[in-house]
Amino acid sequence: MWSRSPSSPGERASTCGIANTPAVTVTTQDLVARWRHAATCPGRSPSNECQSRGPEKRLEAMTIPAQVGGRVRSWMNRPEMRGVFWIWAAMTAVLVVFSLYVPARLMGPPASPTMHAVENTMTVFTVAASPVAAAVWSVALYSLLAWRHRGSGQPETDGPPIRGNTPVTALWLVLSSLLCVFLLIWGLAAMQSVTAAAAGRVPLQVNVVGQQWLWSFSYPGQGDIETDQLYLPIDQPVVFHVTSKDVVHSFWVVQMGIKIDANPGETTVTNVTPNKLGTFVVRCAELCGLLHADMEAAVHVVSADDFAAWARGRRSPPVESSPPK
Ligand SMILES: [Cu+2]
Repeated sequence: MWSRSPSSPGERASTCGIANTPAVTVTTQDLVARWRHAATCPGRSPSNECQSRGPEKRLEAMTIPAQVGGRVRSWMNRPEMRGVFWIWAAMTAVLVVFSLYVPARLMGPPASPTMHAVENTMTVFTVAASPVAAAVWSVALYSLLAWRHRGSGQPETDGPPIRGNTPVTALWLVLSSLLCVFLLIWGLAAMQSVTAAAAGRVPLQVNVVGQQWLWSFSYPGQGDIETDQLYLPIDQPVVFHVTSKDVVHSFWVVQMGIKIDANPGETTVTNVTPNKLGTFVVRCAELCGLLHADMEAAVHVVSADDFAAWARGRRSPPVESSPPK
């Protein structure tokens, strides 16, 4: 709490009367000097370099540089900007390495061109976002470390007011706009490449039904085979028609890069072309009840011949056993 002490002409004083802390007497002239300093030399405390450089240097600090480059350079030459820059550089390096090696690997080896495109896009977007995220976090971290008030009382003075810098603002807007345009073009090209990969080939149609808490599949073009495990031929486009019998589920084949909601009373459609032999997992990606975490099914990607043999076996009528005599 600030309280004014009895004043004499020419030297009014304010006293910082915080309980349990030593009182600090600040004269009106001190406060006026600080306000003037904050208005003309933002970013430096009144007790440091700027005030001690003498009238000529102070006059230089008050002069608005005519050149835009000069304003940016003066902004970058502030002591706090050097600290922020080194934190930003270190954070960016760590985030770029993380972006290149971690997120895509968490998803597993890709099993379709769609997943290739998804992982590449995820990596590019994360790398592009790294310097932006680092810029925000480095300012926050520097502020916490360098400008943290220590002690139990209130700070003696407030920080200088934040003032705009038009060239820096324009630079930031131009760079972030260019980054957004680049990411938009990249995303559109990735979508186009996935769509083009499946064009010109007859797709296999598969109906997918979710219900608490299992998946069932049927193949309308293969004699209406029904199964609780997916069998797919490699390198053939597949179209999934997805619905639900009860609540909302989400059909997600992680390593194939496809995920779409299974809504009761509606049919949603997604497609993929598996290009890797092996067994993968369908997961439910929508919280759907008590056993949601166990709502999984196997996806077997097999050769075309093996798929045809499996389909023939599923279509054959079961051999009736002879009645016991
Ligand atoms: Cu679920």
